[in-house]
Amino acid sequence: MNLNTLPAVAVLSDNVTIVEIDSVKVVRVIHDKANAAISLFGGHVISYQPQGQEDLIWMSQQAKFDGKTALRGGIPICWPWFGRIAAPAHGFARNSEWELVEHRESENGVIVELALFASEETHAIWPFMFEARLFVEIGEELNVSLKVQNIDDAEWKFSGALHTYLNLGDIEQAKTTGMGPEYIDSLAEGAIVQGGDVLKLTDTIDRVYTKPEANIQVNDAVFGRTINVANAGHNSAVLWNPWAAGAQAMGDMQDDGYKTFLCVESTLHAPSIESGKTLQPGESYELKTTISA
Ligand code: TA6
Repeated sequence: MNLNTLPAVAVLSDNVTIVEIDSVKVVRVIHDKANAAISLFGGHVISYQPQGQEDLIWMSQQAKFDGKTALRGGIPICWPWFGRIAAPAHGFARNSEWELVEHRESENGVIVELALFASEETHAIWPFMFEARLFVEIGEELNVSLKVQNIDDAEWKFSGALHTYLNLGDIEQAKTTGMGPEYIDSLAEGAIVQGGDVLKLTDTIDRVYTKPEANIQVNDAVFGRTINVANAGHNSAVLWNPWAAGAQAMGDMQDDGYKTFLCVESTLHAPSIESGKTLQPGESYELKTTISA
């Protein structure tokens, strides 16, 4: 999908317009440094393309922009939990309609701020008051920061992830470094496994790396670039690719879709809701990822 040719339904500034993809409103940024797009449904970055480069973010050609289904690809916001420890999987933030708070020029490019507030719908799933804000800075790097605040009278616990789908030329020709020495293998009933320095992918993978380095690098031989991922506020980095059988089983991913992405996630992992991070009333927490090539 070429986002640049979609007609604007609202013009917010020289750089920022609102466009529509089916029933979803998208904030489109066109800037000298990079173009980007952020869906209000899910608070979901769906494109970040530095000028002269391939997109750094992968989106499924079969993603459903129906305003109900979580978008396949991009940077899903998994919150207030990560994984299938409660329903819906990966929390409700990626299935919720976020508000556009502001957009402004920064030294580095453009900042777009979205927010999600507690509502009747969120209360029915998770009975707490909260404010979640997503700051997306589009420049020579992509900075994504999810800031959550407890505005309830009671403490609450959470986990989460910025579940980035990196866009690759060919996953089998990619090399990943910086994941650290140890991971929990979600495909082997949570076995703790020692990993190597360089990871080459040849099959389905679903791992929680518990001691990642400050910089994770994915070298892409086909696009001739190295993607850098620097996370903050995380306790682990998840690597995921469903491979051929997994892609075929998904209704919103083309069968060969798995060949051109790798999820490298900034994750605050917890095996259960009860073991999540505690936020006291008034406290806030930030989970970040910075992506560049
Ligand atoms: O982050 C990895 C993971 O939790 C996998 O277990 C895998 O199922 C993936 O996320 C995608 O989840 P989704 O709910 O978007 O299909």
